[in-house]
Amino acid sequence: MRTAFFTAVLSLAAAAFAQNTTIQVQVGGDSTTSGGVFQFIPAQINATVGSVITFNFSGNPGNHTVAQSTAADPCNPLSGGFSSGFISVPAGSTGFPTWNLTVLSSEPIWFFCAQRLPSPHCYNGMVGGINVSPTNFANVQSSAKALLASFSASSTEPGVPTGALSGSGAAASAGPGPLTGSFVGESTPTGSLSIASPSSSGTPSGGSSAGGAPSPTTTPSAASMGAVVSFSAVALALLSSVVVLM
Ligand SMILES: *[C@@H]1O[C@H](CO)[C@@H](O)[C@H](O)[C@H]1NC(C)=O
Ligand SMILES: *[C@@H]1O[C@H](CO)[C@@H](O)[C@H](O)[C@H]1NC(C)=O
Ligand SMILES: *[C@@H]1O[C@H](CO)[C@@H](O)[C@H](O)[C@H]1NC(C)=O
Ligand SMILES: *[C@@H]1O[C@H](CO)[C@@H](O)[C@H](O)[C@H]1NC(C)=O
Ligand SMILES: *[C@@H]1O[C@H](CO)[C@@H](O)[C@H](O)[C@H]1NC(C)=O
Ligand SMILES: [Cu+2]
Repeated sequence: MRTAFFTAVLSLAAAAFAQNTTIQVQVGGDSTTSGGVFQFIPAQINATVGSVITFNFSGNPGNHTVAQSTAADPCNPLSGGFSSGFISVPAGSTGFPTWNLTVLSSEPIWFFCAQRLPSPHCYNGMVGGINVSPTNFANVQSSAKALLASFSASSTEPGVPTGALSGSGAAASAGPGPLTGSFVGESTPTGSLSIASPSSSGTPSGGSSAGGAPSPTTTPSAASMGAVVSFSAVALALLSSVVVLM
């Protein structure tokens, strides 16, 4: 009787917890990471509607994106999909930028890294899937990797994603941050988005508008001006790390 009661309480607690979880995903590895630099860790995530995925740009050094794609075209941005933009993290950084994406649908959601340097990350396997089957993930990742053989520097793919808070089945209320000091963003989404409380039915209740990101008028902040000033130093540091990566 008692045991049954506690079991019931425990499973209720577990169900309540499962409704709103925060899941950490590391964006990019470093030289000591098993599996290398070009990966999301974990790359496969099961997340209930309402869960928040905290993408942590802790790959160090790194310059990666989290951009929505599709299973059929895993290394190109989905039109109307979400994208963090390129987040550059110089070697030796601490306190990494993050990006919080809320899951609004239980449908499979695919994402990739659009960085082409020193070799297209996606073609090296840097793809991720939310609520995807392990078999589909393996197939999609190997189809992405198969593209490496035919890549040339003049290729227009992987395409450059436009920064967007809103995607298909997932959305972020703000862009990645902090983008201060030595952290530099490129093609990052701006402004803010109010995300309607997702229903637990799995129906997207927001973030699926084809238009994507809102387009607020913003003036460069002191922080982003500072980022521009420190850009050459960062570029130099990055250049030396790119040489190491190659
Ligand atoms: C996600 O759920 C599916 C279906 O239950 C399961 O096959 C898969 O292993 C799960 N993936 C992860 C990363 O837990
Ligand atoms: C991101 O990852 C780093 C390194 O693992 C960790 O120190 C940091 O706390 C993480 N950030 C967040 C917001 O969890
Ligand atoms: C990060 O990568 C993007 C795309 O390759 C590039 O445009 C941007 O300049 C890079 N950022 C830095 C700080 O090098
Ligand atoms: C993401 O959420 C974590 C809390 O889980 C918070 O510490 C972090 O500042 C958030 N990141 C951004 C860019 O809002
Ligand atoms: C769970 O997430 C939903 C949707 O984001 C939110 O409305 C609700 O307040 C959250 N509940 C808790 C206990 O955090
Ligand atoms: Cu990458």
